[in-house]
Amino acid sequence: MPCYIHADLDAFYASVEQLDNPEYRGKPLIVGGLPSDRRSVVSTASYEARKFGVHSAMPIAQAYKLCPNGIFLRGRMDRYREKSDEIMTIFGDFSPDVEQLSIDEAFIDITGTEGLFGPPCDAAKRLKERVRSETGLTVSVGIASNKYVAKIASGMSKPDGLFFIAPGEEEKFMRSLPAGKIWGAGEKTQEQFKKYGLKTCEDIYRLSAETLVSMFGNAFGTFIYRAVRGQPAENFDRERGSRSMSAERTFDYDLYDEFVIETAILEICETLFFRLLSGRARSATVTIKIRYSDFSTESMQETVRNPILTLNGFYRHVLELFHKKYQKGRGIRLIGAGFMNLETEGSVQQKDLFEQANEKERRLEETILKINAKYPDAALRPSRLLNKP
Ligand code: TTP
Ligand code: MG
Repeated sequence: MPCYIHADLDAFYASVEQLDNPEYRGKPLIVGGLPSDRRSVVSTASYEARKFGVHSAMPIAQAYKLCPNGIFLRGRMDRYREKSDEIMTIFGDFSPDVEQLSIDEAFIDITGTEGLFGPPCDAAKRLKERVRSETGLTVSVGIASNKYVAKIASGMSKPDGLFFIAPGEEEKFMRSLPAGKIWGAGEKTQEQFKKYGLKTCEDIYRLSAETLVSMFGNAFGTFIYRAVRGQPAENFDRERGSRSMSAERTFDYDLYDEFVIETAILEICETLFFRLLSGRARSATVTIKIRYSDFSTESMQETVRNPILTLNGFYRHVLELFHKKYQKGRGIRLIGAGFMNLETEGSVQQKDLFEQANEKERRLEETILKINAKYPDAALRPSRLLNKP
C-alpha cells in the first residue's frame, strides 16, 4: 500500500522571524511589508495575527487596519530559503522521493520504509521531532495512501499537528468535510458550489459523474468526482515509477523586469538541478508554471529529444518554455519549474553520444553546484549560462 506524508511548515516566514527574534514570539507578526508600503501584500501572518483576520495575499493596508498593534516586516527571502534547504534535507532523510511543492511544503513518499522508521505515524513523529530540534520550527503533517488526501489532512492538523488517514478511510474522511476544503477549487469554483447549493463534500458526493461534468466541465467535473471519494487525482498522483521533481518561488512583489525574472528562473533551475544530480536521476521533460498578479496560473511541459544533462541545457529549455507562455507586460507572483518522468540511475540506459559530448560541461557544473551547496557565499556561476534561448 502506498503511503505519503504531506509536510507543511506552520506560518513559515513568520515562524522564522520569531525564531531569529525571540522578542517577536507570541505576538502578532505580519511579513510582506511595512504599514507605509502602500502596494504590498501580506506574505504570511503568525497565528497570533491570524486571530485578527489577517491572511496571506491581503493588502498590507487592510492588515494594518485589522491589526494596528502587529509587528510588520518586509521579510528576508535569503534566510527563508536557507531554512527551507535545511528542512528539505531532513525530509530527504526519510525517503529518496521528495516532491517539493513550494518553499515550505513537500510530499514525501514513505512507501516501504517501515523497516527503517516503523509504522507511518512513527515515521511522521520522528520527522516532526527532527524538524523541531534541528531547525527550531514546527511542521504539520498529513499521512495517507495518496498525496491528495495527505495534503488535505495536513491542513486540517495545523498548527503543529499530525493527522493520519488509515487506508480504507479516505472516502469517509473526504465526505466529512465542507466543500471549501476541496484542494484545487479556487474562489470561482467556490462561488459555483454556492450557486448550486453544494455546501459539503457529501452534497457533491451524492451527484453522479455526469451531473458534475455538466456543471463544471469535463476535466474539473471528473476531478471533484474523484476528490470527494478520496481517490488519487491524476494531477497529484502520477503513476508510480513515473516520478517528478519541481520547485517554485512566490515573490513578495509582482515581477515585471525580464532580467529579474530570468535571474529568478536561473535560481530555481540551480536548486532543482542540484537535487537532480544528488538523486542520480535524469529527465527529458521540463515543466514551467507562471502565476500572474491576478492569481491566474498557467503551466506547460515539453519533452525534448535527449535527457537534460547540464544546468545550462535545463535553464535554456525552461527559458524557452517561459518565453513561449509568458504574456509580456503582466506582473508575475510565482514562477515554478520542474522535471517529469524522472529516470534514476538503475533505469538509465547506456550512455549515449550526446551525454559523452557533454561530459566535461556536466562535471564542471556538478563541481560548481556542490561548492555552492556547501559554501552559499561563494555564489559561483557557470560562466557560459545563456541568457536567451
Ligand atoms: P503557506 O505554507 O501557504 O503558509 P504558511 O506556512 O505561512 O502558513 P500555514 O502553512 O501554517 O498555513 O506558505 C508558505 C510561505 O510562502 C509563507 O510563509 C509565505 C509565502 N507565501 C507568500 O509569500 N504569499 C502567499 O500568498 C502565500 C500563500 C505564501
Ligand atoms: Mg506553510
